[in-house]
Amino acid sequence: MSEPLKIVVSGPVGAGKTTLTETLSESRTLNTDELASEHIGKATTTVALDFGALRVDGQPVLLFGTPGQERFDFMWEVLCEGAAGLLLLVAADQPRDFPKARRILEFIVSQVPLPYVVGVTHLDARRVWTPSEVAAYFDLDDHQVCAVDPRQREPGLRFLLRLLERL
Ligand SMILES: Nc1nc2c(ncn2[C@@H]2O[C@H](COP(=O)(O)OP(=O)(O)OP(=O)(O)O)[C@@H](O)[C@H]2O)c(=O)[nH]1
Ligand SMILES: [Mg+2]
Repeated sequence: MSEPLKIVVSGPVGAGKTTLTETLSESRTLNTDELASEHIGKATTTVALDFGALRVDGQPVLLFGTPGQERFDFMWEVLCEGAAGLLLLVAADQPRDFPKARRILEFIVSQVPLPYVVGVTHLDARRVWTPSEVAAYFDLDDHQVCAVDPRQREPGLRFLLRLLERL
């Protein structure tokens, strides 16, 4: 049997990391959401990690979601150990968080040069940056950035496959 692939899911608060992990996982997920102690625009936030598992064409894939709040950034390094790739999520309606997303990306790929793709969530919001605009912001090719609704399995899976194709 093939070794499980460890994939890290990261990005700023509210980008949809916990949601994506739950949508994709075929087994019960581990979720460490707690009531947020600061105003972050939602009631709960991940304080340690999300964990989920699925198979893609028979290949076991383990998903490790990071917390978005920067005070938990010590978890990034822990969670990236042994990872094969990174899914970075950014909310299309939160451009103020793009610099944070960039810091996360730069920190992680400077530790280990992981292959990554960027998923643009919350595209159903009223005022959004398009995936192309997000690609330009991160100085990436359009094919490394894709639209994803982490609440839906098909788009979520397509996004994961984009990354698996790069490994
Ligand atoms: N409308 C809409 N809601 C979304 C989308 N993606 C995620 N959400 C919602 O956004 C909320 C926050 O998502 P989470 O998955 O908790 O975000 P997170 O990235 O894990 O956040 P932290 O753990 O706090 O860093 C949830 O209520 C999701 O259902 C999207 O594309 N559109
Ligand atoms: Mg979370």
